[in-house]
Amino acid sequence: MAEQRRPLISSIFTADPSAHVFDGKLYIYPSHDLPHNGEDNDDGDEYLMEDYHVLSIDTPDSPCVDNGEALNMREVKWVSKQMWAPDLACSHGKYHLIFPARDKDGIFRIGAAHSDSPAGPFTPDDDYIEGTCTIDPCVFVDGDGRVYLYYGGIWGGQLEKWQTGKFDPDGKGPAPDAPALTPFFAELNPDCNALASSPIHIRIIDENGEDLKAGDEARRYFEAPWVHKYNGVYYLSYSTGTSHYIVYATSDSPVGPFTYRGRIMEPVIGWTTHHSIVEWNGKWYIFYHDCELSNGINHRRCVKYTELKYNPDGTIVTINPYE
Ligand code: FUB
Repeated sequence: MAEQRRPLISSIFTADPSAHVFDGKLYIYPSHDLPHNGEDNDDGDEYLMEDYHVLSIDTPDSPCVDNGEALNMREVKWVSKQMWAPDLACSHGKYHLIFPARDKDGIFRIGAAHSDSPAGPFTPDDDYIEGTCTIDPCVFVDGDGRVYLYYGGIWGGQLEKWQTGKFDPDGKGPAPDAPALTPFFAELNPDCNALASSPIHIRIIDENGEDLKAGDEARRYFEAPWVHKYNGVYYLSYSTGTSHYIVYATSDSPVGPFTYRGRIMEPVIGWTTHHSIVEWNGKWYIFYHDCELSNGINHRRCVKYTELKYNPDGTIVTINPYE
């Protein structure tokens, strides 16, 4: 495994790592950033990904391996562009890559592709998962085998354009003193190719039980949800976007409400921050990205990892990624 807080691989640009352990081996499902010279904008048009590679690490002492292309945009009938941050679920003995991309109308949707191997290659479904929209799927398989999907991102991820239940290209975010937008939650069927429940918004509340407000940019949800369980408690972590933190909230239920608990990671080099949290061989790790490999170019990112530690009360020790 590469040194902690150093790029896991440098042969391609990678971002948005979703890490999972299967049969004792660690697999990472990142976005694959293309090294073009386009300008950045608030819609994320610079993030022009076209395929997915699966990374894997056999043991904590092994190098990180790029298993090659596992799915390409040209194989996915419903996609027009921008295959962004994916996740993977193992359910019913198969491996399901769940990924967002723009459909032929330019609207972000979430699709599925399936394989017998965690390293792929993955065979995509003909269409996106009906009823889905926006970006950044996190698929959490609970101890009882139920599969939960958390997703959504504002600005480029179009979450604010769905507030009426239909896509409104002119949809704007809530006023600063109104409740912030939060991720969608739905159950997936065990084959991970259809929703098993209608999407709802989960609540993220403060210590007084009040919804976090849209103007509370240091704490409110922006994108990149990740759910893991520690000592029976559900932890929802996410990016605050404009303030560039990874923060977390906890709940006794997978559907919340989640109570804000604190900051996991201080800002990294680059605009976006996106992570996953996984237990491997008795230690907890956070996988994340920054733009060190490209000297700060926002859409040329590199995946890194470091150990994540809990305090005895279950709170997470805040990480400064450059200390
Ligand atoms: O990689 C494209 C987008 O950038 C992701 O979907 C966001 O989470 C941000 O990392």
